[in-house]
Amino acid sequence: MSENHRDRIYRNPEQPPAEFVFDRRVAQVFPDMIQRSVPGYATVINMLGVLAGEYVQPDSVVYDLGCSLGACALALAGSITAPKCRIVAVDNSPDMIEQAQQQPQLQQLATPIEWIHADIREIPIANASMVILNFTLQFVPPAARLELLRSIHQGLRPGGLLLLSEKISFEDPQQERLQIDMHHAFKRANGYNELEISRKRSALEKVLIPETLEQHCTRLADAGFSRTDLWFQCFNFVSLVARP
Ligand code: GEK
Repeated sequence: MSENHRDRIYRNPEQPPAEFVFDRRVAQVFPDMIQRSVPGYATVINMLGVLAGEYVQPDSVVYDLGCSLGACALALAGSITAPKCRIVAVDNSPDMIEQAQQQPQLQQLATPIEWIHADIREIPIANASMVILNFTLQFVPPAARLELLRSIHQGLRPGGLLLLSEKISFEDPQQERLQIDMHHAFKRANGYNELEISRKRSALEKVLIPETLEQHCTRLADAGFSRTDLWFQCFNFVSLVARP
């Protein structure tokens, strides 16, 4: 990894914005940042192919909502075997969408990716067999989350799947403390220092709003999903699959 792509945003003396934003500086170091900050991220991405093999239907659309540089879209494009599918990858950060489209891996994909710069709340979901919200819903204002999930539910075909990965909180303070401590230890082990960890935490405070697993499951049911299963957890990071 070149030094230009190493996440030093909260180590540099030059001050980043007080509130975390997905700007050019973040887009440039994003793969390094997310790998070193989100426990289990690589596992979730690697397992997408298995889910795609089971759930992506011929002649359907797969949505990667809050795609960043399109790690999910790219993993899916390499593993979808169903014919006549397309992938729609959406992000409201112009820097993310711009850099996503410059990646060399985009040549010769079996399933094409359409990149859209937009708010995921404005995107109509239709004819979907798989929808991915990989660590994105946590950045959507809580009051807007139910409506977004309803629109995903109504756009999913029978037999389709929503994959929802999130950082979660815990009602029990001891459990919450334990999981936060484990997450911070994970970040330290990945080379972040105490100052970087605490500065990033403050910057994310009003931007990334985690909820409990129960809140997520209840809201998914309210949005119309018939069942939700937890398939992955590492500390306070989980991934769920919800069926329409
Ligand atoms: C991955 N899924 O690599 N509309 C569109 N995009 C949004 C919105 C919104 N309302 N809110 C946030 N975003 C990716 C990782 S990162 C997670 C997702 C993280 C976008 C935001 O611009 C950013 O690119 C992404 O959601 C969240 O699997 O950084 O922890």
